[in-house]
Amino acid sequence: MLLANALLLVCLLVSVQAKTHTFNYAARWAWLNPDGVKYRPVITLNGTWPLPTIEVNKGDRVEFRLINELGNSTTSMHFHGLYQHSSNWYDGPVGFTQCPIMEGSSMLYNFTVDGQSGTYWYHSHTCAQYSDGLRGAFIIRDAENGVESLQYDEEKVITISDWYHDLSTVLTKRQLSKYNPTGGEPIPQNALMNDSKNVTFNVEPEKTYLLRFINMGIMVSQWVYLEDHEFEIVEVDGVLVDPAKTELLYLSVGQRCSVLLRTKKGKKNYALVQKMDEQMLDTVPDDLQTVSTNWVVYDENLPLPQRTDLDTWDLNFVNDVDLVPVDRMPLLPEPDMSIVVDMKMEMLGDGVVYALFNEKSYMAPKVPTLYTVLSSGKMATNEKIYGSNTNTFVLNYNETIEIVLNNFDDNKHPFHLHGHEFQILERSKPHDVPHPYHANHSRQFPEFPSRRDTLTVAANGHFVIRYKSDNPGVWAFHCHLDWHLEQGLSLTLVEAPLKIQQQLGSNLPKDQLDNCVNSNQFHAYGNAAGNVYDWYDLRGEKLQPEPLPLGFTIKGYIALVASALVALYGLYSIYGFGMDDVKKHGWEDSEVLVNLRRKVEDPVIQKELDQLISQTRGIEN
Ligand SMILES: [Cu+2]
Repeated sequence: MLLANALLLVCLLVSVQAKTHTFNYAARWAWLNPDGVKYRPVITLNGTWPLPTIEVNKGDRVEFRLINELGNSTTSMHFHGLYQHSSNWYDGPVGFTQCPIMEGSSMLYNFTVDGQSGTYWYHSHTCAQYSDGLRGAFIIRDAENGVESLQYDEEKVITISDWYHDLSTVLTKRQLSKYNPTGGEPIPQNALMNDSKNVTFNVEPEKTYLLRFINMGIMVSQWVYLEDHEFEIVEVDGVLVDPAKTELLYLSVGQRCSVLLRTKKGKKNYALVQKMDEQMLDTVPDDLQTVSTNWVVYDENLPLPQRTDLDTWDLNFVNDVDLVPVDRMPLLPEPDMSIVVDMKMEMLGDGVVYALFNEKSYMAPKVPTLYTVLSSGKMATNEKIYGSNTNTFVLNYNETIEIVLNNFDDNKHPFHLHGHEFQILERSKPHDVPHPYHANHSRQFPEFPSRRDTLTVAANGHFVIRYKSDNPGVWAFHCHLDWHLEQGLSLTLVEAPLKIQQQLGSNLPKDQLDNCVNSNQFHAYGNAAGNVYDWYDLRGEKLQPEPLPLGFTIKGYIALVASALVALYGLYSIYGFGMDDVKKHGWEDSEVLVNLRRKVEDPVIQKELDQLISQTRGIEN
C-alpha cells in the first residue's frame, strides 16, 4: 500500500512537471533571399522563417499541428532523432508511417518526448522538400542527465546548411532524368549558417559557451572551425559523450554536435569558418564559394578579420567513432539478426540512375508500411506483404540487430536510422575500390561504442552498427542525402509488428485516415499493393524499372543496321559533294592555269603548266 501510494505520488509529480507544448503551424510559401544572392520561394511556418527553434523538457508532451497551406504540394513532418516510443504514427516519413498531408488538410503530431534529451531537429519528410526551408531545431532539455548538467554560461544553437536557388521539385526532376546519365546530384549555390550569411555571434571573454551545431542541409557535409580556438565535444546526436577536444568539426547532413567553447582573455574577433566537403560535389562551379566566413565577436568595435585559409587536415580532429558515451552502455552482444546490405548506384532500363540496396531500389508502397502492419493482423510478421521493392526486414522484439553496410559507390553517404541510436562497431576509411566488410578481418570492437543516429559511410568503404529492437515501430533506415533517398536508398525496418498493433490499435487517427482517403497515391489498408483479400497478391505494387539490357536487343540491332545504312549514305553524299566541288574548282583552276600559261615565257614552267592544265581538264571530263 505504501509503495502504491509512493508510486502514485511520483506519477502525480511527473504529470505536474511535464508540460504540453501546443503548436499550430501553417506551412506557407514566402519569397525570401536568405543568402543575399537570389530571392526564391521558401516554406515558412505561419509566415516565419527561419523556422522557430522548439524547446521542450524531457518528459514533455508535444502537440504539433501542421496545416498544409502550400497550395501546390503535399507535406509532412519528421522529428529527427526522436524515439517516438508508442507513437510511431507520428514519426513522419511519407510511405513509411503516414500518407502525405494533402493541400488544405492538416495533421496533428501528438507525442511525449521520453527517454532522451539533447540536440535534434524537425523537417519535412516528403520527397526532398526540406531543402525548400521546411526545417528547424528541436532541443530537449534534461537538467539532470543532459548537457544542461554541464558547467557553461550561455548557449547558442548554430545551424549550417547547403542552399539551392531552385525548388526541390525542379532539382529532383532534373536528377531523376535520363538526361542525367551519371546520376550527378544537384550542386548547391551557397552555404548558410543560421539560415543567413556573414553571421556574428557576440561573446564575452573568459566565459564558457555551449554551441549546438546542427547540419540541416540536404546534401553536403561541412567542416566547421573557429580560428585559434578549441572545441570540446560533449554531445553527438543526443548522446552525451566524454569531453573530447578538437579544433575541427565535421557534420554530415542530419548530424548534430554540441561543444563547449571557452573564450579567451583578450579582446579580438575571430573567424568562424564553415567549409563544404568538396569531395561530395560532382563539380565545383567557379561561382560556388565552398568556404564561408562568420565571426565570433568579442568586441563589436573591433574589425571582423579575414579568415586565414587553412588546410583542414592540419587541424586536430576527433573521429566520431572514437567518442565514448557518458552512460557507458556496453557493446551489444552477438546479433540475433544480421542485415548485410551492399549499396550501389546504377542506371536502370528507363535511363535513370537509381540507388540500390542488394539490387533493389526503394519504391514507396501503395499503403504506408505502418498501415499495412495495423491492418494485417497476424499476417504482419510476414515480410512478403510489405512488397517486393520496399527493402523490408521484419525484426523480432528485443533482439540485437546488426546492420553491415557495404558501399560500392565512390561517394560518401550519411545514413540515418529512425527511432533509435545505434552503436558504431566499425567504420572503414575511404578506398578507391570497394572494400566490403569481412567479419574475420575486423579489429576488436570498442567496449563502449560510440552511438548516434546518423553515420557517414566512406567512399567504397563500410560500417557495422548494432542496436536493440526494443522500440516497436516501422522505422526507415536511409541515406539522408535526400537526392539519394529519392533515388531509392532506403530500407524499411518493421520492428516487432504485433507489438506495434498492441500499442497503437487498429484505428488510425481521423486526420491521418483522411489524408490517405484524399490521396490518389496511397491507401490506408492492405498490403503494399493495397490488397486486403489476398495478402500475398502484390499485383499493382510499384516496381523498379527493369535493368539495362545486356548486349543487343532486337531494337538495338535495327538501330545498328539503320545507323550503318545512314552512315554509308552519309559517306556517299560527302563523296558526291566533294567530287562535285573538285570538278567545279577543277574547271576554275584550269581557267586560272590557262591565263597563267599565256603570261609565262619560261619554257620549263610553260611545260609544267601544260601538264597541270591537261590534268585538271582530265578531272573536269
Ligand atoms: Cu547517399
